[in-house]
Amino acid sequence: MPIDATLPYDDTNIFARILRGEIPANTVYEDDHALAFHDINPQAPIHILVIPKGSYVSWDDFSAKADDATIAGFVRAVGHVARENGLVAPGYRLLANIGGHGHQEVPHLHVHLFGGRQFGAMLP
Ligand code: D5M
Repeated sequence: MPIDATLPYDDTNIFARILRGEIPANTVYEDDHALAFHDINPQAPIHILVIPKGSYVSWDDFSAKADDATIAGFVRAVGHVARENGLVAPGYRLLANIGGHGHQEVPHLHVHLFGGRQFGAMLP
């Protein structure tokens, strides 16, 4: 079910539990700002999620409340993961679902990196 992205952060969500090490993830990258791991239900040959380490529900929450260093660190981590996974030369898709209309299901900001195949003109 899509979430209401205006609700306060719920630290029982699955990505918060992954960040606390309570649930395993297939991690591909981690630094001070971000954790990246394979999506459990991949929609492309490469489907990686990148999440900030702070408690942000959505892109809206993050862009409004995170400090500049945190935002820069997260954006750089996303780029690093794309490069390290060979996505740059063939191209890839970067997507964030936000709130109800965006069909965001996990209430911790995450971006999807899709790669490894040709995508259509709009959505994966
Ligand atoms: O997408 C939420 C995404 O999170 C969806 O593609 C499945 C993925 N997911 C859910 N649980 C896990 C675990 N435990 N590991 C890895 N990936 C997971 P959304 O943008 O919120 O619709």
